[in-house]
Amino acid sequence: MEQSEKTINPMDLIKKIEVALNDSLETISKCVSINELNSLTVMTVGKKSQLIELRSQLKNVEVSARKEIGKVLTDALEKVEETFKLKQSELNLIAEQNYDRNDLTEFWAKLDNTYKVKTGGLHPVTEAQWDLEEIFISMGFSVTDGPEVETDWYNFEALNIPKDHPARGMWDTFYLESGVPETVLMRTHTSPVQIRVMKCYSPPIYTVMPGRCFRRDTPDARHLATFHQIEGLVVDKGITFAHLAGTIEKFTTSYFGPNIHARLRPAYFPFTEPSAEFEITCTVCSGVGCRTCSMTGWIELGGCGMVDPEVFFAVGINPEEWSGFAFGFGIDRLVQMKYSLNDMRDLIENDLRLLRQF
Ligand code: FA5
Repeated sequence: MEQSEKTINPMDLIKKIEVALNDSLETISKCVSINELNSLTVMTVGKKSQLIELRSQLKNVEVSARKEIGKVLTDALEKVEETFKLKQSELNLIAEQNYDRNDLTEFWAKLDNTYKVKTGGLHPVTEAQWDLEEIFISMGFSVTDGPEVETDWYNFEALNIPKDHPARGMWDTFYLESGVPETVLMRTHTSPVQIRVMKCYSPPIYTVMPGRCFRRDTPDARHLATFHQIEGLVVDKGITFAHLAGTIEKFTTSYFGPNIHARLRPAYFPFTEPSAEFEITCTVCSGVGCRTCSMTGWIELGGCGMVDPEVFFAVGINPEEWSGFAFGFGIDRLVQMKYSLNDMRDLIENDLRLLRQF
């Protein structure tokens, strides 16, 4: 048969198919990530692939050769598709194995064996703070907020810790370069919010004040430089240490469940008298002694005591008429003990393998 302008030599088309096939297989084999492979879908197995484009030339081949070339083309397309799928599962597997690299741009997660859109979740410390707020609200307390940047007066002076008082050493402070040196600081505890509440509201007062605190503490198994506390304050007539002990017992058992083993130990805080520290048996070692509890078997969760009359004087409340108690518990420490984490620093590592467990 004489070849018209439009007619293509079958052998030429077969060669073109072979070249296109090898090109596509090479492109697929060179992909190193699933994202790269997916971005080449249209060019390799989709509408714009070389093989699909060659299919349109079949009509220019003499009729008697079309069937044979059609088969070559179909085989080539199947081969590319098969290779693409194989590569896809290989790269998906690699992506899954490398999952702990925590690709934060990743939007899909494999949950219950299918890929779903990730909606994120609350950090365990936020969750604990909200749970604690609920517990106290159910006990009739309100929730109050206070500033993270404080003045020396609220953070120390009004709490009966004058300048040069040795107790200042208990709170190694970040000062801000603002105003007179060492007058503006990142609050070292939530206790200054007590002062703000007592200056704003008249007793009776039943409130909790959660929030972030900052100390120049070297991070270790149970300390961070930025951490969270929940402060409690009750001021009413006839309040005694028994009310304080009962309140702490109620909220800690609501948070941990009834099986904690706890004790109140005498302690010193300039703003409460008498003062105590609340400790529980270390949940990492069940009290045997470990690195987390410095081999003591006990973990301190917070400080507490009866509001010192000096504090009432500073805010203009008459200690002859009113009495009260206060406490300050570490929320990160509560979370650490609830989930038996041997190192508090794990909470700020942003390791999704840990965070997804909550
Ligand atoms: C105080 O901060 C007092 N303001 C508590 C208080 C309030 C006593 C009201 C009396 C009345 P202390 O420094 O011990 O106390 O801290 C209380 C709790 O905060 C600790 O038991 C611990 O759970 C937590 N905490 C303290 N420092 C850190 C830190 N660097 N990292 C993590 N948690 C901490």
